Amino acid sequence: MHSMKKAIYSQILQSKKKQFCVLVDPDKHNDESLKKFTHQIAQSERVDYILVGGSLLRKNNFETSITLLKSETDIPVILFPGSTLQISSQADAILLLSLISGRNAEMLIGNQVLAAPIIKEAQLECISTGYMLIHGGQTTSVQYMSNTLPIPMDKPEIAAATALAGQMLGLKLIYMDAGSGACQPITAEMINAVKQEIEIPLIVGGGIRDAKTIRDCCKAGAQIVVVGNLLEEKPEMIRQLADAID
Ligand code: 1GP
Repeated sequence: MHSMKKAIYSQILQSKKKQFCVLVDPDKHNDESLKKFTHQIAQSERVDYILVGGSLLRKNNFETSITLLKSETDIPVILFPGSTLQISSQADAILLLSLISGRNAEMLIGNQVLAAPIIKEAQLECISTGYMLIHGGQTTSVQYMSNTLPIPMDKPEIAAATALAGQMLGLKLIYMDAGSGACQPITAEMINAVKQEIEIPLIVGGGIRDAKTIRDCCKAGAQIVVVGNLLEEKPEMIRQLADAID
C-alpha cells in the first residue's frame, strides 16, 4: 500500500524522458464532450498524465468527470485543485498546491489545512507542489481567484529564489504557470533560471499554443509540459505537440 502511494511521483522522478500532460477543466465539458475528448487523448497514446481542475467550477460535475476519465482511459488522473471542493478519492494522485509566488495565507497553508484530512481519508497519493504564478500578460482567473500577485515575467531571479525556497521547505515539485489562457507563455529564460536553482522536477504550463514553445520549454528545463485550452479547441494537435516533447 505504501509503495502504491508514491507511484505517480516515482514515475515522474524516474522518467528518463520529458512528459506531456493534458489539463481537463470539467467546467468546459458535459458528459458527452468529455467522453469524446477523453477518447481523443487516449487514442493518441502520447499523454502521460491527465490533470483535472479549474479556478472556478460552475457545474456540479467534478466527481462525475473523474469517474468518466477513470472509466474511459488508463492514463493516470492527477488532481490540480482550484479549491478544496476539487478532491476525489477516484483520482490517482493530487498536487497539494501551495501558492508560493503569492502572499495570501489561505493559499499558502489555509486551504491545505482544510484539505489534509480529506486527502488522508481518500488515501490519495499526495504530491506537495510549489505553485508559482508568473505574469503572462493579462490578469488570469487564477490571479483573480487566488487574490495573489504573480511574479513579473522579467524577474527570473525572483522566480528562481522562490522555487529554491519551495525546495528547501521540502516541496516535491515546482509548477510554474502563466495561468490558463495566458497570452504569453513562460519564457525560456525564466524556466532556465528556475531550473538552474532546483533539483526537484519542474512543471510548466499556461498559454502554450504550439509545438515550438513546448520544445523551448523542454530545452530550458521543464520536466513536464501542460497544455489545456489549445487541446480543448484543437484535440487533433495532440500528436504534434507530444512529438515536440520527444
Ligand atoms: C493552466 O497550465 C495550465 O493552469 C494550462 O494552461 O489552458 O493556457 O494551456 P492553458
